Amino acid sequence: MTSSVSLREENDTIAAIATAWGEAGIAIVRLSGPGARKISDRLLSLTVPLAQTPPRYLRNGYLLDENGEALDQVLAVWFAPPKSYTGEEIVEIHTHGGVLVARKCLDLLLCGGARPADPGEFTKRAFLSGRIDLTRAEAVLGIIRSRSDEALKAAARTLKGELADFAGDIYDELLSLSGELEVSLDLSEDDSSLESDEDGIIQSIQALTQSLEDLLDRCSTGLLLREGIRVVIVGRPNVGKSSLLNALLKESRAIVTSIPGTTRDLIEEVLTYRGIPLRLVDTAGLGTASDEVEAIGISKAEEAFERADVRIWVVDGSVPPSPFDLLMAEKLRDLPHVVAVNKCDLPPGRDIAGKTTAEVIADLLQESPVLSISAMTGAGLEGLKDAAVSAIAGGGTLDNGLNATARQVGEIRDAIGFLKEGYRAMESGAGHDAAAECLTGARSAMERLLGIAEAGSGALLDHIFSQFCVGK
Ligand SMILES: Nc1nc2c(ncn2[C@@H]2O[C@H](COP(=O)(O)OP(=O)(O)OP(=O)(O)O)[C@@H](O)[C@H]2O)c(=O)[nH]1
Ligand SMILES: [Mg+2]
Repeated sequence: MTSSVSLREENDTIAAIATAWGEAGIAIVRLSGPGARKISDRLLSLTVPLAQTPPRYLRNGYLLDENGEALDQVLAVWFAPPKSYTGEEIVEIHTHGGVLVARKCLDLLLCGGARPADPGEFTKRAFLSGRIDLTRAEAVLGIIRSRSDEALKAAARTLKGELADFAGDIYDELLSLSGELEVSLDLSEDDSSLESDEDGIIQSIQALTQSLEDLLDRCSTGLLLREGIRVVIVGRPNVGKSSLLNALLKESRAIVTSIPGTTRDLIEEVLTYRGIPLRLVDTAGLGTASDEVEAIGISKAEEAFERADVRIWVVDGSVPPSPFDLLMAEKLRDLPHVVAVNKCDLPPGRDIAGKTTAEVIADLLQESPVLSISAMTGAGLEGLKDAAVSAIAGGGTLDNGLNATARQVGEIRDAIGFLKEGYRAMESGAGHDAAAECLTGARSAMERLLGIAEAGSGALLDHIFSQFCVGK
């Protein structure tokens, strides 16, 4: 694997405290590089020095200061290359978990010739030595940052290689399709097999696009599990949007009055549901503005509507349906959403045919979840949270997510964009050259995703690994 990554010296030995800062049972100080055992043995008095100990064998002994005085009783172990986390020689020293003793141990190692590790440098070395691919390296961070069972499982799946395998298969198919296109470029115009080739290529592009979309689905779920779901509460003025926000948060966060047009700005709060962060956004009521402030509020609400992962459309169920409902239903139809028919504690409003507002909305959006709730009594709120998560997770399952970052999701989207362009080029007869160029674009995006070849280099890796903690 070629790379121009700015390791200060490829062959130096790095050291860091690998455990969290603070008092604990033990602390682990880790070294990686060719001098790991040599540097450690100089400040450890073990039953047998690490230099003469088989790998993965714990030795008992003492950590000594500059004057040879014992500072702590420790355990030490080493891992031989290439079968270690980084692929290099690694030593781990287990001190007692005091802040001072771990710090002192690290200082002694640094005085002995090790260099302080950069954030994520152990994992970066694991990647550079070929021990793990970039998707697994990024999944390590996913494991560390997981805040819910689902997020942890998604990270574990990626760490086991599910994302790398899935994306790797797609990449291999892209390569062979590119090859086919190159061959067809060499064929002469009057070659009779050209037409059937063309159909085959179009079908392959479609199949690859579908695979990438499946991958995107699973990675988007993983991203939502990490970053949270942006849930935007929208609807007409006075329907109870702010009351709903307050009821979900169980606190009086937004002003509620019986005057339409109370909320002007966006109000954002995070609620954790089943371990998933829901980023709730209350908005100004949609409709015609009566003054300039309200007009600005409405345009912010419309913007938030567009940028939402899920929309909760709040309808006042105690008044008859309005023409606005028709427009809103059209806007929502193809976007992830849930309808909350509020004020179910009051008698329902009806249209002239006697249908309740909830029934009219359910007719308008037949595929959508339409729930009766009361922000005032709290009725139906658990079901609403469930429905909001299900709306984004496709059928309510977050089971199949793969740990992914926004960067990775972006690369997959780019690859899909290139393939769609390639498909259009083939369909419109723009020629195989144009399609081949699109495939090259898709391949580069997949290379950046997987961190292979030239794409996995320099600034990109520095950016990825700088998000890790020191010692990982
Ligand atoms: N009976 C009943 N009244 C409710 C319910 N939810 C809200 N209200 C009342 O409806 C009125 C409007 O509530 P808000 O939460 O301010 O409505 P909103 O949609 O945020 O209004 P704007 O900010 O003006 O767009 C207030 O008088 C609330 O007390 C409910 O579930 N039942
Ligand atoms: Mg409001």
